[in-house]
Amino acid sequence: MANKKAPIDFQALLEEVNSEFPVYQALDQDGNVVNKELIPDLSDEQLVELMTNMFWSRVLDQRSTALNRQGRLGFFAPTAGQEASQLASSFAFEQDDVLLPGYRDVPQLVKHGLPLSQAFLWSRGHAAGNFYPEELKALPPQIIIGAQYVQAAGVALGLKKRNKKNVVFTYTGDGGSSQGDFYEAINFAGAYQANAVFYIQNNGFAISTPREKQTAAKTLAQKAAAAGIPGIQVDGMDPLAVYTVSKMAREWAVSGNGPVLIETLTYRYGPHTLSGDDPTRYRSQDTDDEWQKKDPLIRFRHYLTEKGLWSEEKEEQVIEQTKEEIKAAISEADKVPKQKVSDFLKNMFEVSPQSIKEQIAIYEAKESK
Ligand SMILES: Cc1ncc(C[n+]2csc(CCOP(=O)(O)OP(=O)(O)O)c2C)c(N)n1
Repeated sequence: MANKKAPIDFQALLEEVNSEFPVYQALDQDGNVVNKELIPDLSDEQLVELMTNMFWSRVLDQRSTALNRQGRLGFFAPTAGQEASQLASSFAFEQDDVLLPGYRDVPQLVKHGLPLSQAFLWSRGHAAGNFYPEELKALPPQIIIGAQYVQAAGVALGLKKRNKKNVVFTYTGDGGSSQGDFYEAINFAGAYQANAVFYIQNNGFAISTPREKQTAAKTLAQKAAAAGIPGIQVDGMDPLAVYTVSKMAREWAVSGNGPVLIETLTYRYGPHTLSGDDPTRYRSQDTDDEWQKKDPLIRFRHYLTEKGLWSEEKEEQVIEQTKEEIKAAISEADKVPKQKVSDFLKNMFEVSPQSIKEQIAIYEAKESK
């Protein structure tokens, strides 16, 4: 029998789907400029502010870990390693842009206007941590993986319908990008050209599940193609590239072009959360060491020091000020009376169903004794 050529070449189709996606980078891991076009037009003050924000976050991560171990904080998802991904991205947004964070995105939330003491109350599971100041355009961090994406698509459509020159920016992880909510949200936002910038912070692991086990897709950014929206991969350890890509994505979305999906390639140095995860069981020391070499603070420190904008003294000052701020915020949180079980129950629904009403009555009787 003659060899008949297959009419469709699936191998070629697969290669096309997984074709190379560039990774945008402005600074290499030593802080040298590798792409001048991605160096943003930020003033010296803004560059220092961005670095200060990232250092602030690193110190917050260290202090929160210590406070958690002392039993003074509740839930905590470490952020060290992700400072550029988190704070150089949020730096590109305006006060009236709406932030829909995940549980690891407390640093962006505080920089967007949430008092740190309230972030600490949220960590303790206290309802007072969820009552936001009127002017703060944000929702509390989402624990349900990917759910904030669907809400972001809705809020973004609301902004569009009201002709607002603002956007929603929201974050999920590499694990989150496997959720149904993720696909529904980018599809919906794309269909309605809603004002949204979606981030996937690809830190390599969803708890212990490696990125390779999430999907056969070569990149997470390419998932944007199915929604008909731009998808971009950026070096998530490079603050200047993350900022530039974010600023451009914001401009694109606010100009009525629809949403953008940004994948930041990053790494979390610590455990998934402080609730018993042991990363040595699923990551090697070599991998950790490789990523530490890409550290966003070291790279940006080098860049700013060369420009005469950063010094050891300045760094010390930022660290000390942050420690003071954290100390004041935790004392502030300590002053708020402990949450009663009845209050917790009352906060579950706007109108409590009968079963909850009964439980509230039981606890109120106990608490009044
Ligand atoms: C819908 C849902 N499924 C499962 C969980 C349990 N869970 C909590 S965090 C997590 C991993 C998420 O990983 P990723 O999205 O990569 O974000 P990262 O924690 O790495 O920032 C899982 C499965 C959850 N919170 N919500």
